[in-house]
Amino acid sequence: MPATWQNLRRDFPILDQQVAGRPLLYLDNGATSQKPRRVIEALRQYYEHDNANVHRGIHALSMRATAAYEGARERSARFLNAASAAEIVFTSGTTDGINLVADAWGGANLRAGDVILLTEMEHHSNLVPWQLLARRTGAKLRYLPIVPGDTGLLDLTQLDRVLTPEVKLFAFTHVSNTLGVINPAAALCTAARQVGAVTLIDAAQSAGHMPVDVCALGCDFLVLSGHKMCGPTGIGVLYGRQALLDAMPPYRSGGSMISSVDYFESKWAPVPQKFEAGTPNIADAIALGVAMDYLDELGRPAIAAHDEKLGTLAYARLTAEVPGIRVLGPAEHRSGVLSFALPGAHAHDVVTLADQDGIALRGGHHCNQPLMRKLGLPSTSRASFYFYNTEADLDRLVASLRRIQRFFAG
Ligand code: 7TS
Repeated sequence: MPATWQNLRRDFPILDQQVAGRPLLYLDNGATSQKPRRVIEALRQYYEHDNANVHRGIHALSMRATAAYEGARERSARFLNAASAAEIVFTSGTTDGINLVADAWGGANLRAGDVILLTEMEHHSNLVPWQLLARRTGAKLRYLPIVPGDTGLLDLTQLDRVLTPEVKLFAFTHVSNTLGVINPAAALCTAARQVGAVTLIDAAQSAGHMPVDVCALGCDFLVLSGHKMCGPTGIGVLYGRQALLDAMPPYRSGGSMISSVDYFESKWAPVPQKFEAGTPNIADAIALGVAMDYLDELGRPAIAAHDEKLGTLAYARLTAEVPGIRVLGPAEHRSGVLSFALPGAHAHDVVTLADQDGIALRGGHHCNQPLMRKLGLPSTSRASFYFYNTEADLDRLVASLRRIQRFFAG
């Protein structure tokens, strides 16, 4: 664990700047995290020294690029504790990974009358692909509800009611990007297995923030985005149990995903190549591997403890020090994602005014429209913390929100 989290800011060149005449306070990590110098340097190094296409050349650069790209796959397998690198498919991100599973696994395995179980807190990217799949196959969507009120916790007393043998797939988020709730993912996977349902965990908000071990979780699929965990945009990982990946048809087709092609017939390459048609995102995959090294040097348990401490303190301070504020999510045992509504102030105005204090927040529905409707809110403002944020940042956030409140009080 680093001596002080504050010192880690030096690893992030972008954080060393002023916005509106104040030092930037970046609290929009739920949308995307910033990148340490080491990750930026890995991209530069790749393009300046090693750039070549992978899996096809036998010249020096192509062999180096291939070794580094496949090394990133091995790194991702270790990061997630997957049984082998064959279980790691590089995607463009969480959204892409979910679409792959919905199309390839769902298209091959779901029939009319089957049920896809989701939760009421899913991001649109873990909702819309299943809606399209349901429309195509005649399967039905069903939802595990959250408990009434603002804690946003899943109502686990309803699990037996919704998790019936018709459920063929249970897809749920590990950590909510709006509520900051950490779901009991391992227990949900165990329950799903008991009815024979396949599980998909959306780890977009958890993978860079806490230990994520696919064996301990007991999931069948898990998806993540590199850009939310110190890596570049445009790269993500789909973990899939090898037996499932082996049995799935391809998703996209073309070069690199075949073992042989004839004018009328083709045979597929083994996994994971079967799911990586075309030239992959080589540089960003390599840089994601470097981001994983960086996170593991800090220690994911330490990052999780830091996030939880800041999230819990932020919940307590905003509730106590900003009169009338409505803070979503649980008061403790939570992530560093914190959404709130200030009475009489639209979230976009809150975010605009916070920006004048040099603070980056997010406002809107956070790709969670059904959840917002359920909570009776058109939008919220959101502060989302990462390990380079500190308790001192909370002082600035609270002071800014109090100023914004006075502004709206006239
Ligand atoms: N799932 C969850 C839980 C997310 O938070 C996000 C992105 C996604 C899926 C989609 O990830 P992508 O990398 O494929 O876009 N969430 C957010 C957010 O909260 N603000 O901006 C993006």
